[in-house]
Amino acid sequence: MNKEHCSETLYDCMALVESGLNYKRCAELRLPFICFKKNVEVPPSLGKCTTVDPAYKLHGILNSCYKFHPEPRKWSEAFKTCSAEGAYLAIVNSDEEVEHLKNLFAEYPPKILTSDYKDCVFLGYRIFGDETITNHPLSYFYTIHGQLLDQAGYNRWSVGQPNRSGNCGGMYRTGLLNDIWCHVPYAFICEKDPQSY
Ligand SMILES: [Ca+2]
Repeated sequence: MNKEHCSETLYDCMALVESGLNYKRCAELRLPFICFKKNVEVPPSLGKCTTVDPAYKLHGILNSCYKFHPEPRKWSEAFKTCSAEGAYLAIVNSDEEVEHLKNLFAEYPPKILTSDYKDCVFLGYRIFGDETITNHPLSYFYTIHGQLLDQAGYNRWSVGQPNRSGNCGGMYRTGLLNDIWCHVPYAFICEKDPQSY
């Protein structure tokens, strides 16, 4: 709007006409009008677990998210699957947490699991060294975050376990631990920090 028109109170509206923009008297205008709203792409909601995967559910007291994978995988593939989801193979740090994992497991009774062994799942612990060297520090079970099970907060084995039947960490439906073969596919549970993504 140029100065001449600004000072001319008779022409107090602007309209788009055939010749372009023009100044009109508002009081005389009865024109159609066009609205504009910018199309902003709304990002998908990441939810309480900061992930697009709705299978991750937050446990408010434990302040962690969990996802049960019923399709069986060997331990290394289960480890990678959780990592690809921004999570990790679940680590038990308390009795409360193992109770929650037991409850998750109970939602998948044996009849709906396809693994050969339906009463055990992989968790995020294993022997990282040579299991035959019994006094070697790495011949003990460590979580994938580098803690011994005692340090992590849960070290309750099933009767007779660990019996060195495998290097990888498992949990029975009872919540008790069992060492199992890494190459045998089992269902598994991923855990995710709600704030990480
Ligand atoms: Ca065992």
